[in-house]
Amino acid sequence: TAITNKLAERLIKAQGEPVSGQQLADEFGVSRTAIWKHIKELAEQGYGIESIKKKGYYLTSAPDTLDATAIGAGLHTKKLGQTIHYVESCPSTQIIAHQLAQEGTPDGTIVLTEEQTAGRGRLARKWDSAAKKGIWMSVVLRPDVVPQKAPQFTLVAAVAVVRAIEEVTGLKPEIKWPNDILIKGKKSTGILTELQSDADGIQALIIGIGLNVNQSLQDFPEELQDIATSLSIESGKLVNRQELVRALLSHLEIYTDLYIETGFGMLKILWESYSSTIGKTVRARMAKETLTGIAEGITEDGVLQLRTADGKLHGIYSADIEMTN
Ligand code: BTX
Repeated sequence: TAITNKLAERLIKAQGEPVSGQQLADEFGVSRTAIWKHIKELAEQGYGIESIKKKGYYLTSAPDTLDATAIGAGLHTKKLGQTIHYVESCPSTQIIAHQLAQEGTPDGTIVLTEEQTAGRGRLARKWDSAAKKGIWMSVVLRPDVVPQKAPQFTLVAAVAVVRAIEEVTGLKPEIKWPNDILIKGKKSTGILTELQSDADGIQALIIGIGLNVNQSLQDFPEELQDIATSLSIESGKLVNRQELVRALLSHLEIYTDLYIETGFGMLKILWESYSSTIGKTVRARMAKETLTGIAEGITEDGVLQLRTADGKLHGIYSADIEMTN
């Protein structure tokens, strides 16, 4: 019920400090017996709740879910995640986000789920999204920018993801142009940016982020086991998904605002500093041709600059990149 959720939020915000039954009863305008019943309900939902005589109830653990109550408590963003749409399972959070965007959901709305049954990548590829093991999230942004500035949001999001992973786990991820976050050469995250636009410009940007968090190798389908990894595999411990979502939202807000307000300059420097591609010889597979050359950098528009052996500089807008050894 609504009160049970509010009570959970109240106890999470108390950060382990006991709050007395009387105080909670006063705050929520119900009896102490009612509070006790809600406490019992939270315990059934998986919250660890203890009580000390005369001091009150305190939280020892919260269930590992990404629902709005769990994420909202302790979230310090202005916009991002102020509206959270959570479902336990869905085909794809992108589909839900597109619908919400069409219905006029506010800037900064996020869609979170525990499991996707038809998670999607670029070019109709599949994104494996095991139940409760990752962050499968779509963010709806309504920036006042021209459509040509949309592709850079993928690069901006990549910087935010890397910063959040660093902050929460201490791992050192790298970005492979344009949208893969690799750890020790294996893919930990994919980012997919989609656009809703009309004659008036961008109506909404839907940024999908799929972040592998607590999978073990066997949780991935066999064909991914050589190329995919999770934060838990790389760090050797389970990672708190709630904390990671909050860190992700904070960084996304900071970097998307920076991009919208000041342009790509600062972000280009940050992006290049995390990139595993720049300065290396790479093979770029495109729809019509494959080019091999040195990746010299990205332009202000996020276009990859590839210099081939004949000395020519090519602007790559969309390709799959392989490192050559
Ligand atoms: P992508 O096209 O760059 O990557 C897809 C490819 O990555 C697949 O063909 C496969 O080889 C590999 N792959 C699939 N699943 C995983 C995985 N879990 N870990 C590592 N590698 C994998 C990247 O597309 C963009 C992915 C965005 C996913 C998010 S999740 C929330 C939102 N909803 C949704 O349906 N998509 C986005």
